[in-house]
Amino acid sequence: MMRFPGKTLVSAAALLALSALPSFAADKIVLRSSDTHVADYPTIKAVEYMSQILEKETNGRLSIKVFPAAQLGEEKDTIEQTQLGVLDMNRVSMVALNNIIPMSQVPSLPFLFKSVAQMRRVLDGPIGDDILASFAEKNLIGLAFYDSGARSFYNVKQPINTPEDMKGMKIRVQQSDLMVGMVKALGANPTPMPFGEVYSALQTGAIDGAENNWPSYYTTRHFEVAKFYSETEHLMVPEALMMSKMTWDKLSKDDQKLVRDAAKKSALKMHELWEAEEKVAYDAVVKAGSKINKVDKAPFIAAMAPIYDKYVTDQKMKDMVARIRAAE
Ligand code: GTR
Repeated sequence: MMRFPGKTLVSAAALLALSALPSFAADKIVLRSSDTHVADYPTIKAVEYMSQILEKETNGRLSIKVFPAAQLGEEKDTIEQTQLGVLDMNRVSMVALNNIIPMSQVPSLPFLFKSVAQMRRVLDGPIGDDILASFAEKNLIGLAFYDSGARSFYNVKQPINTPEDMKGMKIRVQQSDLMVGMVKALGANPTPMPFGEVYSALQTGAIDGAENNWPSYYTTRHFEVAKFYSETEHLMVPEALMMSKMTWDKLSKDDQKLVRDAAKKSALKMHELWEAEEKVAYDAVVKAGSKINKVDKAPFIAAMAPIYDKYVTDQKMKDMVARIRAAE
């Protein structure tokens, strides 16, 4: 399944109907969760897997219903809905939280993790738990990290080999000041924009390129319009699975524990799903004629280094960067 290219509109009526739904009937709890991706994307399968665990352990009393394809809105809006308790759960990119939760900027820094394997080790352990705990200050409960591989730049014009090749290019970024700063540091022009608008923006020439991992490049069909994919792998930024604190506070202590444990198990499942999907996506875009090039990362790392001084501002964030860098 592909994501429908174009703007996703959420009607006020749909939202009203949704908020009127009693997710907490006396004997049954159905947690409503949002995702921007298409129905068979790994993030959605992972949350559905989490639901199966919960259903099994509670004889169907506790489950999750996932609303895919940005049906409930783009990430920025659904995060607000989750903070307000209109939505119970949400799966978003960590970057979507950057302007709300300062600590979320740390795992969103370019070239921070040494490899995807190191990122998994770090985030599946106590460092990851500390980052998730920082969500609570904003009415959100961080449950788990999901895979998102590595993000690279792709564009409609030419292969990118050095930052100079990006001069003057209009590059879509997620709605985060850190991402705006990152693309500026490379000499290109950042355009923050919701995910669902990128396809048509590439098509009409409103932007020249964007950046994402293989599965997102593929399922959004961006590969049809932006053929040049340059493996900068500048970001290894995880996905975040979270719950509204308002929903969390309504759960019993036992149910909270079940939810946390099931979320952690679903993160392990996600690792498998992700690897399979990366391969499917890579093979499909190669077959469709994408022009892929390897990149010497050194000049990109050098150009983005000042981002650390600009965005890692408080001591807590500095300590977190140091912990991640020191971790094996
Ligand atoms: C994807 C991520 C989405 C969304 C998207 C984007 O990799 O899974 O949650 O953040 O990137 O670029 O907007």
